[in-house]
Amino acid sequence: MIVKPDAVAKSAIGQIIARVEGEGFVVRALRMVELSAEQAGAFYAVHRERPFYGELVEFMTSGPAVPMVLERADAVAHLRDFIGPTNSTEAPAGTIRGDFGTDVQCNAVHASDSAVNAKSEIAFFFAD
Ligand code: FUP
Repeated sequence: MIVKPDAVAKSAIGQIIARVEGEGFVVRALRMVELSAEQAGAFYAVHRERPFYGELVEFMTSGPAVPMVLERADAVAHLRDFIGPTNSTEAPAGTIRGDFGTDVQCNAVHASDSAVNAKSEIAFFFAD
């Protein structure tokens, strides 16, 4: 999971981590990063052709972000469900994006969408 710059700016890092820990996730690694445009672009390379790509990179470089490694049974599916849909305006109250996000771009957190992507995203931010 990554706590994105909008949630870091709201001083919500601790509240978000407390919620995921409350769901049984164990924090295995954690750091604060300030992504360059090159790094943010590479992280979201799958969206390179999408119209929102430039703004997404700009947002992800607008301030510090906090990537972390979370462990739990059924972690990917459970966390995706717990954070809510991509667009925060459609995310129910009680989900991370519903409670801390603003819109489709400023949506508080990123969560890996598959075990394969989780592995490469972990390698993007953390040493073995
Ligand atoms: P998610 O997996 O829920 O993070 O969503 P996506 O992989 O579809 O999108 C990745 C990021 O692109 C979102 F977190 C926010 C951004 N995005 C936009 O800014 N505008 C859009 O219309 C769709 C996504």
